[in-house]
Amino acid sequence: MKIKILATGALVGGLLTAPLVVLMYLGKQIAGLPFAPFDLFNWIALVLPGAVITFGIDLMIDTMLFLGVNVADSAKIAEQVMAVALFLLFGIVAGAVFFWVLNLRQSKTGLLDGVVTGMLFGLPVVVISVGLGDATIHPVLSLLWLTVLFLVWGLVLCWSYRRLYAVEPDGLTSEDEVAKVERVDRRQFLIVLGGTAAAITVAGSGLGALLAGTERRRQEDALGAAGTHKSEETGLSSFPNADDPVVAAPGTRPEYTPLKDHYKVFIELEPTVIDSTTWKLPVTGLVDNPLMLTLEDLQTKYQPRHQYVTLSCISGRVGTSLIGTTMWTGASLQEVLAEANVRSQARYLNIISADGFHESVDLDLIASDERIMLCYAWDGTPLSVDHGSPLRIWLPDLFGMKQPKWITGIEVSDEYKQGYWVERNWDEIAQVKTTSVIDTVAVDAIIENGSQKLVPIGGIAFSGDRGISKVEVRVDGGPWDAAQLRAPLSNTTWVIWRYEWPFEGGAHTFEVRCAEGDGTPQIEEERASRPSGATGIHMESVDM
Ligand SMILES: Nc1nc2c(c(=O)[nH]1)N[C@H]1C(S)=C(S)[C@@H](COP(=O)(O)O)O[C@H]1N2
Ligand SMILES: [Mo]
Repeated sequence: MKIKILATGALVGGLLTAPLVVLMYLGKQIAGLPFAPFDLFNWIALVLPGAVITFGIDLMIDTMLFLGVNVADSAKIAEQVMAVALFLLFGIVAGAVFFWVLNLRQSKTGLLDGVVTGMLFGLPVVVISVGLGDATIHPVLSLLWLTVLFLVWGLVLCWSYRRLYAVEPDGLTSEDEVAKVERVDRRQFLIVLGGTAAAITVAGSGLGALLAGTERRRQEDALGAAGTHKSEETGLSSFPNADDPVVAAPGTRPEYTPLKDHYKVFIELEPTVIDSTTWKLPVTGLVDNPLMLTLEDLQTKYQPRHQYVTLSCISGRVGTSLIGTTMWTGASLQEVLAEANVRSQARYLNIISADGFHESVDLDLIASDERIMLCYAWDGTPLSVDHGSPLRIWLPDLFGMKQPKWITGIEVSDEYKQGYWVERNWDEIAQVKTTSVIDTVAVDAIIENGSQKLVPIGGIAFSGDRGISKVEVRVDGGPWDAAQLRAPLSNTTWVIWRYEWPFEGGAHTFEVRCAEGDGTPQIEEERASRPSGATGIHMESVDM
């Protein structure tokens, strides 16, 4: 009997939580109300110890690689699915627990039980969601909305319990008859409850998906529209290496990454939305002249700097798609700090982001490198929400994990504070690890050269701002042979390389390695991405 009540409670909890999730999703799409499953998941990720987080991410990525899923495209979706599943699980467990407690008490359940039940389940969720979430609507409205939803959840749960276990059928004499009528009645009730829950869930998710799709198209259109005039404004249409005779082998990734294809990495389940018209950047702490800069200040008070930049993520494996190249525009941090008048005892900048991300930057590093900038534009257009609107920092030669997006504050300090990922056991410096990658063995694009057939092979090599002096290819473990190098877009981008290989049928293995500007070879030893970035030789096997 006890087990049965627990199981029924779990079932009803699940049946009620599914439409609850969908209603929150609709509230988010329609009015920017909070979506508690994501807020809860973000909060858990923020407070869990670093080791648990990295273990979880590794497990997820390994699973995706095993299943052959594109990690860059699908990792966020997988996390979002986990967040919703976790919330459903909470609802199922809560349903079981409440049924069990109601059954223990034996007394009649009333309205108050529903209210208490709803609040017990909802209160922690509401506190986290309204307190930490980034809903775009006023917190009081968020509070009201979630309170109502969870109250209804609790009331319907208790009402269901009453309906299932506390109704006494009259007019029946034998106990057997009573038991039988109750059984049939329970089954019917659960069917109706399940049907209603399913109907709300299906209709609500359909509508929500429709609204989300419309919003995505609107954003893409905005991006596309902005993207069309950027080339005229910034002269991007002619790349500095346009005349280079070395051209990429067919199938090599684009040298300049289309903005919509640039990889995205962020700690929360969704990118952080900041209203850039009201946003201001406080520069505070150990300065004689604290600043409060608007976006327009940053764009107009300092000479804009443009730089072609390749950005990459430390967590990628050798050959990762978590790397991209575009043009960054911003204000030199040296100039901004000169205006703030940094005091002599200051040592670090502690940079704070809207999503809870943070990093420290050594002031000596900034003093030694005028290229370091606060960026407000990518590809000649204002930073998109995904990529850190309205402001992010650029630190040449470092992995993305050191470079906060969605910056909301800069504090000048004499105290070092570990960055978000450093706290979670990643490298403190996080200098880009020199790497080379085979993108294509273009068997379909064979070049006939007299009697010889040449297969174009190509890809990228990247070493932060240290340059690439040499890329070499070897086939089937033979001798290393130099590839041709295309002039890069800048000395802070990847280099496109090309190699022409005399065709031979059969199965072959191609490997690539490179050396930095000063001749330092890339590390050939295979190492995992944590803690300092993956190393090793990239290879491609092709049967032709
Ligand atoms: N505020 C904030 N900044 C952040 C992150 C983040 O999660 N939050 N992720 C970092 C990491 S790990 C990387 S690789 C880059 C990715 O930048 P992109 O998404 O524009 O490619 O942003 C960095 N800056
Ligand atoms: Mo990253």
